[in-house]
Amino acid sequence: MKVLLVVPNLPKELDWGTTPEPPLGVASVAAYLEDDHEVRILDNYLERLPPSEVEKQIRSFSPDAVGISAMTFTFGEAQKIAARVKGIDKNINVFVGGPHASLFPAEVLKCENVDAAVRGEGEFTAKEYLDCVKSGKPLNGVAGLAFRRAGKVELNPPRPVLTDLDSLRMPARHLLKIQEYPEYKMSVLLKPPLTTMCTSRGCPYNCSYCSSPTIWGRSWRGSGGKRVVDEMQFLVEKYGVRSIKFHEDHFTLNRKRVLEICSEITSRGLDVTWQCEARVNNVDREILQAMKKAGCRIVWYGIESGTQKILDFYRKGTTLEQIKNAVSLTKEAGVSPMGSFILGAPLESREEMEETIRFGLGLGLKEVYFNALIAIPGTDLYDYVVKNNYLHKHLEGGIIEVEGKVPREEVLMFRNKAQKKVITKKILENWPHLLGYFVTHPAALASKKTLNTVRFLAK
Ligand code: B12
Ligand code: SF4
Repeated sequence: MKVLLVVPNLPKELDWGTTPEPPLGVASVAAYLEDDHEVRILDNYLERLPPSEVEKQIRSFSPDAVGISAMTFTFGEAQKIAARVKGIDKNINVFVGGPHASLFPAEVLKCENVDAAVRGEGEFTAKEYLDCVKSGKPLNGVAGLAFRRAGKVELNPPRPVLTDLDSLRMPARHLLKIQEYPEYKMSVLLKPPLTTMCTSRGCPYNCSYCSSPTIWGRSWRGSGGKRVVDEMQFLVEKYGVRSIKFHEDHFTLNRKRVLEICSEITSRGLDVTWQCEARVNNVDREILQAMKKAGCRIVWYGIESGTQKILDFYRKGTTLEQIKNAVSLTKEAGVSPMGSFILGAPLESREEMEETIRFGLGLGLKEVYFNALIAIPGTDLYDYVVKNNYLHKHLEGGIIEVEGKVPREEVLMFRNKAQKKVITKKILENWPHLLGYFVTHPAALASKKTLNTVRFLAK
């Protein structure tokens, strides 16, 4: 069969200006579908094609099945694509996977243009599903699948999570336009060309605002050092990449694995720089120093707040002491710590927001991001916000802009003021480097990112 996998674009109101990155989930599913099918991927978050152009591409490939990746944020767009597909030919099979299908399979199937929803990890569920579609076998044996039978939604039992990530194939990156992603061409913090990897899944923590554990399960599992570094080496040799961004919730959860990865990189003499994300309670001096030696240049921490009361409200499971300690050990190892914060928890006062901003700016982080709180359906925070009516505005997919004690507009003012301080400080600290960069990359002056920054500072 011919199978097209699509990543939808984001509606404008939900686009935070995130830089598109290779959709590894879809590419990982494709790596298995390719055995039996002719597969193509359309990443419309990268391509930003208008709906008529998406339809043109579907018509020209003429697929038998279209798989759409949906986050809660993009489910509206996913439905529009499904409608276009069925408008072309009702017999084209439409199946949806990704975070939203994992969280709300029954809701996804309320859309009459969707034939099936894949819950959780998609590699084997999608493969078995398409085998059934091809051969006409019944769908009730496919673990992890939700489908409609005689107008009723059937939820098959969940598929057990994949535990042996070493045997998982590499994502089918040859189906993506790897070289077209912005950071491949022009990455500022790490050396370009840069691309991404994901080497672990699952999260044992329980932060109230986060939907990740519901999507991925609570048991963490990761690939071993050899498998991780084989993929890094492949990316260096095949695509000439010089930097890698590890995009996963817990790169450092298992310290033995981190040390294994680092010693594998150093013993192979692999010349790459990289960054990862970690929790402040999952790093220590030894692993940070090994990471630095193995090319790690940046660690992102989801810090969230500068007050213990709000950290506890989010059930973050961290303390202010752990935050300060992790940031200081990271700097001591010669790695740049970066951190993100959330402002506007329902019971957060103006003084507490100011404290978070003061704390965040005072930590000496290389980059700091302040976000205003939103609540995503399927999280405990969402239920709490709905129950207590801390609602400012409903966005697409039922996502809620939260408004608590302090009006949302004021939270945004706090956020913008803090972010302007961060940007101004960065420009002042880095102006010789920035000047040099713009001289050698004049096109960057007219890039969307630069223009947006100038507009933001001028406001
Ligand atoms: C890397 C990443 C990105 C990258 C790449 C996105 C992409 N399209 O893959 C970038 C930076 C571009 C990005 C952007 C956004 N992201 Co993001 N992102 C992540 C992150 C950190 C890892 C995702 C990943 O690569 N995982 C590894 C792969 C293997 O897993 P996967 O993508 O989930 O795919 C598996 C299954 O979901 C399923 N699957 C996925 N797609 C499909 C499709 C089909 C047809 C099938 C059958 C199966 C299937 O099978 C895959 C293999 O098992 C997750 C956090 C997390 N831990 O998941 C957040 C996360 C997915 N992102 C999130 C959000 C909110 C966004 C944005 C909406 C933010 C914004 N407003 O800008 C945008 C949306 C952009 C878009 N149109 O895709 C949320 C989604 C929450 C939700 N309930 O919807 C998450 C869960 C973060 C969080 N904790 O809240 N993101
Ligand atoms: S924020 Fe991070 S640690 Fe907390 S539940 Fe989500 S993935 Fe896990």
